[in-house]
Amino acid sequence: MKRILTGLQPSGELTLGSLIGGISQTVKLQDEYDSFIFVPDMHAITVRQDPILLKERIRKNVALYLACGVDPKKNTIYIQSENLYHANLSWVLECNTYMGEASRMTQFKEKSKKQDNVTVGLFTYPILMAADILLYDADYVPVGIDQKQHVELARDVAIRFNKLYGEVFKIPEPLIRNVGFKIMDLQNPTNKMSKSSENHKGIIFLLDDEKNIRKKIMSAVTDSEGKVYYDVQNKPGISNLLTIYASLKNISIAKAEEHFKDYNYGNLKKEVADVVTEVLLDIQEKYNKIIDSEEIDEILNRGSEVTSKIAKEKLEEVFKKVGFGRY
Ligand code: ATP
Ligand code: LTN
Repeated sequence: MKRILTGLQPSGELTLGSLIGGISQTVKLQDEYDSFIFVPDMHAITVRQDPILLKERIRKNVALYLACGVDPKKNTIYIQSENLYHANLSWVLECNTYMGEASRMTQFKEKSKKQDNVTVGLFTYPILMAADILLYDADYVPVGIDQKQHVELARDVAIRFNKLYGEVFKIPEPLIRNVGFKIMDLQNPTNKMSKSSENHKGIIFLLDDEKNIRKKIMSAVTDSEGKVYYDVQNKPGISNLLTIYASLKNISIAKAEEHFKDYNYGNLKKEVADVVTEVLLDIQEKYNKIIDSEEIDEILNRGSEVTSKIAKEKLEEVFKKVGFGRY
């Protein structure tokens, strides 16, 4: 059985973008693949985090995975920091990644522009991500388009390592949705909807209440033409609303366009808000039932046990190949 693996940083509250671009693909594929989903908490501290909030969000992430439909019987669910092998492999991979290729990462360039004190961790972030993936021989990595470049870096590093030391790593491939690979900010539809953006008006958080969800969608930025059709260049706001609708309904953009062709913007927004509300309220109901349950710890204990075994074996193989200690 082929393996998929993905993670969503607990660097903020998960958003509609995290659901559509990240979690939903795992849910869709969990029957056909050996599926791994984890909380990359070590990635989160590449940007300063409040320790109490971080701890809360790690648990929230896991509860949200489950509430979004990640089935703990079909998935291995775990926390990155509970497995000490990730950072160890990351070091070896850092020594096999060139400054030039790491410097090309657009997420680093963008995030470092927005911060004053840029850490080395923010720069090496994609290499830790490569370790997350390569430790488990993942075949596919379901992500939004913003993470494609990072998965490609993981591939390049794995190919290089295999050439130098012999076949150790499986070469992973990014798995990106045709529709919904990049959900845009509702107030600023040329930017990605991102949980760490400062202005929350354009972001739908998975735990927003109904009033807020509706308000945010009804005040989404559009254009003055008044016609509903998909044109990312000239109508980014309307195209984003069509994308959200099509992604949640699992239909093509063309079908969504056809459905809304005689709508005005107000009616379009109302129907998109109805669908988003329906999906999110259902997730929230499930979330509220799970968040304080012991089930979360049981699932995480199991995840930690399973992944530690796999990761230990892979890391020892790597250490042997590079000539470390007495491995
Ligand atoms: P940050 O702002 O802290 O960088 P983020 O919101 O951009 O976070 P995550 O939530 O960590 O990113 O991303 C988890 C997964 O969800 C990744 O696969 C990412 O590509 C995907 N994802 C996040 N936001 C979007 C979006 N707006 N559209 C599509 N996919 C997204
Ligand atoms: N960088 C990813 C989170 C992440 C990830 C991973 C995703 C860390 N390690 C391994 C897939 C596979 C992000 O979404 N910001």
